[in-house]
Amino acid sequence: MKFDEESPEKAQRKVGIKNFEFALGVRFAFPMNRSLRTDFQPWQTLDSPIATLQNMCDSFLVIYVETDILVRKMKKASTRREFLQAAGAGAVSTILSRKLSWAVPSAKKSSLHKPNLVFIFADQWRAQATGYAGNPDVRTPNLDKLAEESISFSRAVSGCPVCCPYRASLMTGRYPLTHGVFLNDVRLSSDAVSIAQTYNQAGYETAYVGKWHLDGRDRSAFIPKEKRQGFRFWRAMGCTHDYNNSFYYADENVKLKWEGYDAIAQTRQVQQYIREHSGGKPFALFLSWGPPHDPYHTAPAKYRELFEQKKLVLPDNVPSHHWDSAQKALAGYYAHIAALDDCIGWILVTLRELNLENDTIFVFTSDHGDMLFSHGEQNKQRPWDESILVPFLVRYPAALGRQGRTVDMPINTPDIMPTLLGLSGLDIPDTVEGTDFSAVVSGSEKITDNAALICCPSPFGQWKRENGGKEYRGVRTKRYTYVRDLKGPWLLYDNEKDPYQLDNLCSKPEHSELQSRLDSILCEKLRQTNDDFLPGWEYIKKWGYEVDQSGTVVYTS
Ligand SMILES: [Ca+2]
Repeated sequence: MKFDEESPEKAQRKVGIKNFEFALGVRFAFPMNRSLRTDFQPWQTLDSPIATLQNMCDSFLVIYVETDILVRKMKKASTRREFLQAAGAGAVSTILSRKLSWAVPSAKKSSLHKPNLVFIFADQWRAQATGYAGNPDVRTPNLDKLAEESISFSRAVSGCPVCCPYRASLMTGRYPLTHGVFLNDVRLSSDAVSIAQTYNQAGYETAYVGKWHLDGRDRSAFIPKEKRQGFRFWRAMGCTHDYNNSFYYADENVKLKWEGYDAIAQTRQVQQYIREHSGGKPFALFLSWGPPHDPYHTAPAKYRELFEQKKLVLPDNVPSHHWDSAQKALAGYYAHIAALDDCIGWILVTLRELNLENDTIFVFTSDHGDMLFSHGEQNKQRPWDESILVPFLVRYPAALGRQGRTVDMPINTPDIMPTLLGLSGLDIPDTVEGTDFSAVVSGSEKITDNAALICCPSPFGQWKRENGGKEYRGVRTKRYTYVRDLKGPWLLYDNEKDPYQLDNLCSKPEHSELQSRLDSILCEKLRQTNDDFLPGWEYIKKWGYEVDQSGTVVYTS
């Protein structure tokens, strides 16, 4: 968080509302910040004793959030070096807290000590398809407004960019070769502590609405309680993309129908859940939409009409012989997106009306992107940015304020669970492999770069070997993409100079030093994640999966 000492008004928006008793409790719970008192001069900018008291509480809560993140990092540090690094972040905390000494509270007050979580993710929504990312055609006014108030990760990476592997990593904070879901339509085991179980243990209500896709090959089967990874409230089904004829189950083995376009009906369900749970325990709520995944032309007519006659801008990496197909597909894709943007708006209004928005961590993202004819490719699984980069917005006014900020450090799928738990002030289970970037979200820690591991352990389905599918491992850093297949180095892009990834620098002598450096980073990532980069069939054999000749699990819908 950057705080401008010249502008208390700005800071007021950033700091948001805080809780009085909580802050005082925190003040005594964290005596390590006692020295701050000497620098704390709220009366300089405030004119009433009550305002002064509230001001103190505001600053203390920020100290709490920062300190709590620090304490958990120090607990987790396994080496002296990591411990010292974590301790170093404390200095940043202290400076930040001092800068906040004049901060004033907003008018509203909160009664929640633990933030709610509303995590909304779409299916196949690529990063470039939002207005706030600069797309001139797409219609996302609600997301654009949300982005102004959010931390926006401009390089959020789907590390194994296809449905089930992403979802399994989201649920467990683990990499695909650890949780074992490196193909679609295999079941996620319950041997790791899931994100829902963690929130349950912390006294939360947990809820899941929409597409689940973690229970094996029967995509429309009833999923009993013991196979829901801990989610208590349940309105979900495995997988369908028949959005206007879409079903779900609650607690009984009775198939229920989402009326109309399923994403809208699911959104209404989520609004109802929020209304019914607004006065009780904090909740962690996941909403998983099927769109804008193909079929592209099934959004409600009023959204399709917005784009059908429009000439849409195509990325420079769509080959000319695909222009007509890409235009047609994009019109339908953007129609789904326009519908989902309205859904986002409705949920945000519900949170605001219930006075919950300050104390709610609100996340919007997607499981992976969509090639949409870039490089002549379709769908996902591929290592190019259209496939691996997704939107990722985090808004949490009570702790982060309301001044949006863009973070260009890559964050990977296994990092989501620990980062959300970190922001929620909860302990991170030992089974998690991802990194807690909550201090990056809060702004107390500056990490300029991070290498997100990207992979296809075994090609299948829409990216069979006959369509060019192959095993790969790579890294996406802030600037570069570097990928190896089983034969050796395959792709190297300077995404800053070449945002459409048209110039493969791999194995060019003038870039050998860069390639070697990125290769070392990749090797280290593989070592850290116990990944021997074997041929795909080795992993299929190891996990005992039954696949067809193309390496695909045969599913029923
Ligand atoms: Ca998907």
